[in-house]
Amino acid sequence: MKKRLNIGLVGYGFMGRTHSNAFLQAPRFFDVSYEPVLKAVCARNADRVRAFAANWGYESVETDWRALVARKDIDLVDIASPNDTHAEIAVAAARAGKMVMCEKPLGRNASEAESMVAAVEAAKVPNSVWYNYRRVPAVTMLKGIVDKGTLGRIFHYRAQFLQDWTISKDLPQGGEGLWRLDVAVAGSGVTGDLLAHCIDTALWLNGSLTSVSAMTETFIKERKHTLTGHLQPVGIDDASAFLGRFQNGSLALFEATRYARGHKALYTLEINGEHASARWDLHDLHRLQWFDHRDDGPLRGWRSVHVTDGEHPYMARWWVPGLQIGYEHTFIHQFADFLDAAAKGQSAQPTFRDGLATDLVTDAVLKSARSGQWEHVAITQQAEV
Ligand code: SOE
Repeated sequence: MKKRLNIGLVGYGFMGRTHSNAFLQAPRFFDVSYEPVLKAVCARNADRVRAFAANWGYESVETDWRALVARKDIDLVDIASPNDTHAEIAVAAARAGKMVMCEKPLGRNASEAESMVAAVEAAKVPNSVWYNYRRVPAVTMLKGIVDKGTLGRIFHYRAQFLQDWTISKDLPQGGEGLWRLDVAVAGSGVTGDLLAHCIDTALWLNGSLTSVSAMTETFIKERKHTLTGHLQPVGIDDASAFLGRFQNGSLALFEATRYARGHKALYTLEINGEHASARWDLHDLHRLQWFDHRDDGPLRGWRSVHVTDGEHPYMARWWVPGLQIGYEHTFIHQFADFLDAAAKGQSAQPTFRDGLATDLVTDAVLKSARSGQWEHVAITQQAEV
């Protein structure tokens, strides 16, 4: 019989649902090393947390995260609450000896993230940050190809994450569902929310970024605050873009915005090497576009690889070749990997230290946007997993 792993989830929003689904599905499709148990869910609204618990099958509820962290019957604390709560909960959970998983971004800034890394590393508890797009099979496959050196010397890496949901000036800021627009809660706007995904994947695929030159814009300067009812200045960045340099000599071009009318969640990335290029698009997530200059003859051109075969990462666990999976599976894959790593006393990538590396880049991006200068990115040590 497998050892039980009792999970305590904090937060029941969009991410509370993606994580809960992963907890339930991972052991059904992957031969994981633990039996996950949905032990408790915690949120401030007692009625709604009870309804969430009933829907997903949590055994109990808490309305104060401190009570959850103090419970002896919780092994893993999973943080899916707004960004301003991440550091305090993670540090307390690690000190209580719990394994910790945390939604992205790790901290509202690198200094919060540093305190979280220090806590999990001092307590030696398995940890991971939910940068889920690493575990889209096409992206995971690209990592293997890049690591083999198939592309040759890398010249360019570019990424975009485009949305359009905050264009209306009548949208308020703050409160449930809209805390991403409140700088005190979110830490930043699209830089920490969307650009952070692009940066995490890039650091994983193409190594460290060393310097950035950025610009940000806040198109709507004042919005009513849901909690106070008053018109208040908007402190987040609505759009963020940067040029950068990677340690391997390649050039970076990144953009994120919530003002690209028509785009709902268009995350695209492209990497250009001496021999080959690859391109991936979240709206067509099961495909990897590939061009190899070494292909011979007049049929040389872009290939569109349908990443759904048994030999592709994670896919042997799903349906039959040719049938697709989607967004929610990336969380299932991450949780399955986490359970296997945790059973060996290890962390699953991206670890908290990897999450800190992304926060160091987003801090440099915001600093550069303020200063109008190129800024160096502080380097964190490689994660120990
Ligand atoms: C914002 O709209 C958001 O939900 C992000 O917070 C997620 O991280 C991203 O994956 C989708 O968009």
